[in-house]
Amino acid sequence: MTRRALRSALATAAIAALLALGLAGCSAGKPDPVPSDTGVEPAVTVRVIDNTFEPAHVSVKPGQAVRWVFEGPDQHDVVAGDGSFVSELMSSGEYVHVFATAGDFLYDCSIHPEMTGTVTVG
Ligand SMILES: [Cu+2]
Repeated sequence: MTRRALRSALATAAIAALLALGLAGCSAGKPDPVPSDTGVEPAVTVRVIDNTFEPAHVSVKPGQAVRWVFEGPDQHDVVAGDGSFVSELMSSGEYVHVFATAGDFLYDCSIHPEMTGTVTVG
C-alpha cells in the first residue's frame, strides 16, 4: 500500500467512525427522564392510548399539574421538546408534571413520532 493510499484509507476510517458516533448520538437522543411530581392534585388528565394523546391539547394555569395515564397495551412516553418533562417508556401507570411557568409546551412520544401533544400554560 502506498503512503497516499494508506492516508486515504485512514481518512475513510476516521469519517466512518465519526458517522457511527453521530448515528449513535441520534439513537440516544431521548433526554434524561424527569421524575414524576408527587403529592399534587392534577388539574387535567391526558389518556395515553395506542397511538395518540387524548386530548392532544390541554390548558392549565401556572402552578397546576397535568397527569398522563398510560393505558397500553403498547409502551409510550411523554417527552417535552425542551426536555422539561420526560417520562419513562410505560404501558401502565401515570406521569405527573407541574407547570410552573406560562407558555406552550410541545411534547411527543419518543417511539411514535405521530403522537404529539401540547400543554398551554397561561
Ligand atoms: Cu408511543
